[in-house]
Amino acid sequence: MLPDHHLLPGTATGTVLVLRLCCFVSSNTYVPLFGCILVKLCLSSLHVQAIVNNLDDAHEQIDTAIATALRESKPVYISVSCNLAGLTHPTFSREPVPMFIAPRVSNKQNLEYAVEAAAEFLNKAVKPVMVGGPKIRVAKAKKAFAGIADASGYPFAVMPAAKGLVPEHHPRFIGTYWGAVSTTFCAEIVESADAYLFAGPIFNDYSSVGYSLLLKREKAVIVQPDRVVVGNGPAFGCILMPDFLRALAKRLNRNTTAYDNYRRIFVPDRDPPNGKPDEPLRVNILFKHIKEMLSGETAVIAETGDSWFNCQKLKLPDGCGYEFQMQYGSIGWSVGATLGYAQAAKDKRVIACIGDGSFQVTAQDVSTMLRCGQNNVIFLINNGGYTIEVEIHDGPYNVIKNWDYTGLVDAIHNSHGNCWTKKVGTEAELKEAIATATGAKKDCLCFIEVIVHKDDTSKELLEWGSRVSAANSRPPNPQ
Ligand SMILES: Cc1ncc(C[n+]2csc(CCOP(=O)(O)OP(=O)(O)O)c2C)c(N)n1
Ligand SMILES: [Mg+2]
Repeated sequence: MLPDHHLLPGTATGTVLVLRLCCFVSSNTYVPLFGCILVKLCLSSLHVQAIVNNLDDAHEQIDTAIATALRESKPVYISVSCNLAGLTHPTFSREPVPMFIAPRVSNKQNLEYAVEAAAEFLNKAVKPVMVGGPKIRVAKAKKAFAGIADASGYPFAVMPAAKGLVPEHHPRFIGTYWGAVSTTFCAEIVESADAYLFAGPIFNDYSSVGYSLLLKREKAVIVQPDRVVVGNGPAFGCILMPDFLRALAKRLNRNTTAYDNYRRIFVPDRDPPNGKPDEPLRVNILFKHIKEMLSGETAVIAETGDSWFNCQKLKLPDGCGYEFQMQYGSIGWSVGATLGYAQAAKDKRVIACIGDGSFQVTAQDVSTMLRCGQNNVIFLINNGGYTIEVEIHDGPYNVIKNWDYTGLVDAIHNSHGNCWTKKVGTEAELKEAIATATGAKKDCLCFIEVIVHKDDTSKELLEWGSRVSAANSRPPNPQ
């Protein structure tokens, strides 16, 4: 077993500070785009802060912050003193000109060396595989990753936080690579490969399942947004991921061995057994029905909690969006994320899966969804508490005050806007609610409170929880 920091410097999840990133959607409306952005102690993910408290350098500070956000795909923080916001200043006297951001380019020589080294390494391998990681997003390398998957013939998996960034309808997609809680037959193929290309991975305590991945650095090509490391070295800097992947695609020998092995041994997952008519609804039955709702016109938002694991197993049809926030795991994120996603992606209906504990943190965002006329479908999974925490570290604090969630949303609705709510406790009630939400009430915000047993979880949460718990309770600085 290899602790993740042998593969890459690992990061631990955990949070201390909450900021709200606002997105400019029209000249006078701000709508939170990604809900709560949680910033770690080191503020490593926050690239630039512009604190405007005098007008002389305001123009430059704001331009720098916006340019950085666009160039780096990272959040920036702009704070403007309220008594300055309406004042004019000579630097703002002209009509704004379109912003020009100098494109970043790869160092050509390094790119050639890196491609040469990686191609030699991978072409020597008998059964290489590829795994897509979450930094594919900031590297703007979605297409380049799909391109290399097409060209190489390698099977490819996705890391959990990258779900939605790789094409799951592709014939050689083999599922989520998440160590012991991977989708079936995926970890076996990845971990038994003799070479793997990881594009944009983040190995932290959660993605490495409590540091229990069976990966070896000497078998890996790790491609980060501007750096490539081949095996135990060499490393090449100043290389942009899309440039590298595109150039490498042309140099790889086609090799479908790992995919052929996967196909030979693969046995598909079975649907959960049917329940008796009035039996209390089970979580696996709920997600069987959610799976059937997905299409290219939907997007899934998965909240921290057991929904992480249940949504991860949903195979996304072509064009189906998917978002979840694994790095910070800040509960309540998904309510604001649902609001922002629906406001930006008018061509998709957002299906949000949110636990009761998380919803209690940010429930009021439903109000703005109604004001904006959104038709999201929210599945509020009421299991009476913090079930994911029960599996990591149990205690009486994991039981929460039960709310009447549909009653709360009805009160927010207050007969203004399009809203439909329903509580369900059996499969028959769930089926009827989904039929209404996708039929008669398809233009409404549909809020379905699903009542399930407090111990009804995915099997992946049980496995992951035990492993993360073991990692959390290991002695400090083991010798
Ligand atoms: C802002 C914040 N507070 C606390 C936590 C710790 N935490 C992680 S998951 C969780 C409980 C989530 O409960 P729920 O939404 O009901 O999901 P379930 O596991 O029950 O499906 C808590 C308290 C966190 N991640 N973020
Ligand atoms: Mg819960």
